[in-house]
Amino acid sequence: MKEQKIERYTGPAGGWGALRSVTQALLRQDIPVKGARTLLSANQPDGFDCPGCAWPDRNHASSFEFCENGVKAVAAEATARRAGPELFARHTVEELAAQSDFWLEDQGRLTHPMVYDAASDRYVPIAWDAAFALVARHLNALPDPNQAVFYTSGRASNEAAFLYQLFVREYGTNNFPDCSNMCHEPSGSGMRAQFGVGKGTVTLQDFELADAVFIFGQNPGTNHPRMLGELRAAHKRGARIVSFNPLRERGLERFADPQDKREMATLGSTDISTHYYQLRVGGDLAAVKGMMKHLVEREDAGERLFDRAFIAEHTRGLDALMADLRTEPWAGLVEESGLTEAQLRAAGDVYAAAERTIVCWGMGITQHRDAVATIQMLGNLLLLRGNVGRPGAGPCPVRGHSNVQGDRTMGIWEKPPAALLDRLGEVFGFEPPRTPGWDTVESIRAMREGKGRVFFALGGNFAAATPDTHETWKALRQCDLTVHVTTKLNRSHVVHGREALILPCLGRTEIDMQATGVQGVTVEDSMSMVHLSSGINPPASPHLLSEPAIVARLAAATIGERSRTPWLQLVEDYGRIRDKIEAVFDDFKDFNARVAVPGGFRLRNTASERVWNTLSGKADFFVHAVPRDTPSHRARALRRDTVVFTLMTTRSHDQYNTTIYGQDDRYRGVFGQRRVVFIHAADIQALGMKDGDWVDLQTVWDDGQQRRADRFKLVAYGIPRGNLAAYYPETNALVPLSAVALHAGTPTSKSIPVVLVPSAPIDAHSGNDALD
Ligand SMILES: Nc1nc2c(c(=O)[nH]1)N[C@H]1C(S)=C(S)[C@@H](COP(=O)(O)OP(=O)(O)OC[C@H]3O[C@@H](n4cnc5c(=O)[nH]c(N)nc54)[C@H](O)[C@@H]3O)O[C@H]1N2
Ligand SMILES: Nc1nc2c(c(=O)[nH]1)N[C@H]1C(S)=C(S)[C@@H](COP(=O)(O)OP(=O)(O)OC[C@H]3O[C@@H](n4cnc5c(=O)[nH]c(N)nc54)[C@H](O)[C@@H]3O)O[C@H]1N2
Ligand SMILES: [Mo]
Repeated sequence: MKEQKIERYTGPAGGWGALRSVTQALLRQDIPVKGARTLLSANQPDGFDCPGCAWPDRNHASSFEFCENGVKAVAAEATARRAGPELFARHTVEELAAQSDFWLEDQGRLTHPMVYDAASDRYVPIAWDAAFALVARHLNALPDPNQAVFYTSGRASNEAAFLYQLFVREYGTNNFPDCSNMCHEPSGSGMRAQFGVGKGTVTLQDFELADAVFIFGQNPGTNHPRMLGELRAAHKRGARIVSFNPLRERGLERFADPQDKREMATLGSTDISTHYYQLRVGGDLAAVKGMMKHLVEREDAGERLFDRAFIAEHTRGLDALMADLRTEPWAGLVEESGLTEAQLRAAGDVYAAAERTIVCWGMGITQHRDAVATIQMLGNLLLLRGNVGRPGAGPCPVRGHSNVQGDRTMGIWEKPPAALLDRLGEVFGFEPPRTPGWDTVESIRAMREGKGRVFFALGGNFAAATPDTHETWKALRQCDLTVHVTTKLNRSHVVHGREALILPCLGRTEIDMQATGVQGVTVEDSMSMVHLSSGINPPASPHLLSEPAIVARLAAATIGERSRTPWLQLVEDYGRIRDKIEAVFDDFKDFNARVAVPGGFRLRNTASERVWNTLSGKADFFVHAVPRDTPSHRARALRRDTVVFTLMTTRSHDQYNTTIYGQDDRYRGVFGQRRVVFIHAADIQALGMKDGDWVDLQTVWDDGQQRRADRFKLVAYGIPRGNLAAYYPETNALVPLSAVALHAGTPTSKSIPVVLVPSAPIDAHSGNDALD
């Protein structure tokens, strides 16, 4: 066991620490460091798309861009370790379930399709055809197709996702919960209403032109390391980089580019943020309102800060917004944001001084009850100075999974637009279901109530990624059948239905051979660039199937007799799938030809052309009140006897969502452990406790249900008073199912009202690691 310590990190993000960490990651996965061709092929024109994140590549034809966490993601998939039938023969599922998430994935790549055998409580091998027949039998036995749930995680390629949504709709339901429901759903909802497009408008070229980049609730040093390269370049040419984050994240402060020989040799680094605002968790709406109030005051005093020509031609609703801002008292904005009036005004001044501004945001914005309203406030801010639809400016929601945006484009959406259904019906000759389906939280509820009977997942780790862990596990265990298409063993496979299947698939790094030859797939990054991805490694096992092949064979087994779609023919050559995608989506005209060009192509984005597909036909200013009745507000009213904290759950540097690579969070100074809770030193003192003491976390919620996560170590940290931070997924049990973002249904994983209770003493000899 590695030494546990808390030690302030003083270096920049990136640098030698990143190189060292990469070597360790490769060794862990038994991948030779020398000649690691796999890594050099990431994000190359003839290579595969990095499964790490959705940040675009500077130039798909350029040299290797170094990214520590990209390497970890690739190494995790290209690992030499194997979780074959022997592993399952050795362990009952009960034994596997007793292992940590880290241990489960660490067994390596799955090699055979496996079926749960209740008599021995073991997974045993099953032939592919028998597996498909089992799923088909269950699906066809349901009295109503709406009793089946089809989850998607954002790594699925466009081709896999397209076939999947087609199969599920031909089968008869729109029940498509996906990881996006837990992630950037509010960004889509907010921007669709405001700008008519649910995606960001900026490209990497805009980063070269921006005078200011505002970053709200995002930790790029860990989650989008290649973004630091853009921010570093922007900083170097004098752009203002303004961060709003309750934590001082190292990657937002300083960065040493491992590809910069001078910085590496001299241990130098480049500053990233020019301004850093450590606001309160959930304080963003108030903060942005404060900035805008300041702008309105300057405008009212006779300055010309607003882009009046743009506003007149392209927007609606400015007067109402200005009236609202004029009457908004400063005191409330200061109290709710946790920033001073002077800070809010200063941030407003930076915005006013920039000719071109980009606003980026991540999970620190989306995983709150008022996420949609906050995102529309960010939109208001941009609109005031005409910062949408011109070079160097615009909204930039930074997506997570490498193809989460593409999956939605392909129709993985529980509330599909009628036009999409019409087109699918025409092209494939069937009557698509018109009832909206369940999102992630609704699916859990439905399974819990016995309305959802079959759970099928194309990737991901539903049991570990979702909120209210105990409820979710009960929901999954109540299913007749749970099925997981997956690369590695994870929690969702051991929290299973009465019958269960694990279907192992090819990863992105692997060669995908079909009847007509080797196939590539396509993905869409966070900036709407669509390009090809082709694996280069031999498959981890000869028994693996590609995701498109699994979907097609399952479709053939389930609806083959009534469907007019030539399922098996389509997967012989993925170009045929792309032809069908083109037939359904106008934006994919000449898809095969355009994606064959190195670097691919950009999908049309109407908002970036100042064409507004909104109800009003314009870009809309929205008026939103500062939230004063959030779960935290209500919990504080409910529990006046004690201190109620607002907990955000976040990622460490050594994890990819539910995949735990290691026990360190280097930039935050945490080593060898994950059960920590970051807290202000004065709050520790006020609790009468000490740094390093152990506490249990309990949610304050009004449904009478107890939600707790036990034994976390207090770590004094630079975080506003009253706020806490801890890692996900260990803290998911604290997130109530009913705590979701308005108009988006996203679990409010960044604002959970909790109280801290000293942990009961445990036997000194047993240590604390058994819990990890
Ligand atoms: N290495 C690695 N890369 C990843 C992932 C991973 O797990 N590991 N996950 C991928 C996925 S799916 C996603 S969605 C992205 C996630 O990437 P991020 O959006 O960066 O997600 P988090 O790590 O949850 O970090 C959220 C940030 O918001 C801050 N924050 C929390 N609450 C608030 C708030 O109320 N206001 C403000 N202003 N800030 C707040 C936190 O301090 C933290 O810095 O990364 C993707 N890339
Ligand atoms: N409390 C809290 N909860 C959160 C969040 C938070 O910040 N706080 N973040 C939320 C966010 S932003 C997201 S996106 C979700 C993530 O939710 P998911 O997308 O469901 O979870 P992941 O951990 O990304 O899924 C990892 C698993 O995917 C499988 N996998 C990897 N590669 C492939 C592949 O190529 N094909 C297939 N079929 N399977 C593959 C592996 O088995 C691996 O175990 O979690 C959400 N949950
Ligand atoms: Mo995400």
